[in-house]
Amino acid sequence: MTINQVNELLPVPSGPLEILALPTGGSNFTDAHTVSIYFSLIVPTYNECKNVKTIVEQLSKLLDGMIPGNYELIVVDDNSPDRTWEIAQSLTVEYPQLQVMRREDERGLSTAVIRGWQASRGEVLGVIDADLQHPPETLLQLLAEIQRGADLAAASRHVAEGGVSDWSVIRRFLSRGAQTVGLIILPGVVGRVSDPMSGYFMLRRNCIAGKTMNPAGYKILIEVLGRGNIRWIGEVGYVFQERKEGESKVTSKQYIEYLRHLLILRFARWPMGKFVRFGIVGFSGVFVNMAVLYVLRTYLNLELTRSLIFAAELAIISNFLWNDLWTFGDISKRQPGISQRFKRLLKFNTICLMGLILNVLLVNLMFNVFGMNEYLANLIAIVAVTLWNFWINMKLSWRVTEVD
Ligand SMILES: Nc1nc2c(ncn2[C@@H]2O[C@H](COP(=O)(O)OP(=O)(O)OP(=O)(O)O)[C@@H](O)[C@H]2O)c(=O)[nH]1
Ligand SMILES: [Mg+2]
Repeated sequence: MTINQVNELLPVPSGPLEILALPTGGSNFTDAHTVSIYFSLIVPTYNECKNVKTIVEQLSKLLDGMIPGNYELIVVDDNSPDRTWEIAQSLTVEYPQLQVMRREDERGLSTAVIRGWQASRGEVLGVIDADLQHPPETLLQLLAEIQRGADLAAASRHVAEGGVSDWSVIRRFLSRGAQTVGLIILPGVVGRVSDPMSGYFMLRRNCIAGKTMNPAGYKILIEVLGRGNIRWIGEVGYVFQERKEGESKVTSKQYIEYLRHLLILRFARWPMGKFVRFGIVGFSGVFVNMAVLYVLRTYLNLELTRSLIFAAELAIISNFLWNDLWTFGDISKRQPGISQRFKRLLKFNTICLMGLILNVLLVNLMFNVFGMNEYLANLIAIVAVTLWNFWINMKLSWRVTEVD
């Protein structure tokens, strides 16, 4: 019988949180770590000395039955005071597919998972909690989803057969509240899965290879959905189990971090170049408006209200033309023809008029109800309405209609 040696600790990757693609072609692999395998599962731990043995045992048994020799388990421990990393390392004698990373200079759940993925060599990357709250059996269904063709498979408490076992009303409320806030700030990310707070999922490595991650806080799934290139998502229901050993690391600070994370992602997804151009065009519209008003009043002696309406309308048309040719030129090129352009103009016009009404309402609210200075109120309203105009116009007037 051969006796295995203890595996060396995995070196902690440093530098940007970027997951590299696996090398292609297999001829010159000399280092064992560059030979790819099918599945790498990260088990992040902090003070889980009472759970780590059981979780490693259960996961190994399960995966040995399904993909023997074709997976690795990576425990990423943040130098736990209870020495979880040491216990995990001693387990590598019995479980040679287990590797352990001990981080001393960095902390935090999300970065632990990414550092683990960086050091891994799996084509499919996964994460599971160490505290046995995530039932290991669900892994089989998740892997089946990937094998069916999904890019990402997430375990969910909010689909059929999913749930939470012993959560208090307050915790349920906070969890749903956080999800709702996420849906408002980042609908295109948070709305893609039924349980965006899930910390139990797997995905194809090539969906995030080459992307630099920048997660704040706990919610690694949101980071992956926000930055990755993910089309097909599979969901599998599971019941979040009670924690039997060890302590929760969830604190109220994490709610703030979660909000910060949503805003960082929102900003990263905001098309800054287009927004700046839209702002410049908007600014040019002020001059068009003023010039037309001057001409109508001074040379044509038109009555004030009519002049204002004409001036505003011409400024809107001028803004539309610049935006159509410049700001959203890449999109309009794909929707050629005069009738298409006219449709875009109608939508733009309607949205701008709604923006004008919004502006008046906002200023009235801030000035009359909250007693704010009227110029400051107008300034805030202009900023808010510009954001509104940009976003809604991009989504409706210059929407890319063809499906790729
Ligand atoms: N490496 C590392 N792991 C962490 C850190 N914080 C939490 N973990 C691990 O991440 C997993 C989830 O953390 P928990 O504190 O159980 O969070 P939770 O399951 O959302 O909340 P509870 O229901 O209260 O347990 C567990 O395996 C923890 O040991 C951290 O800062 N670094
Ligand atoms: Mg837990």
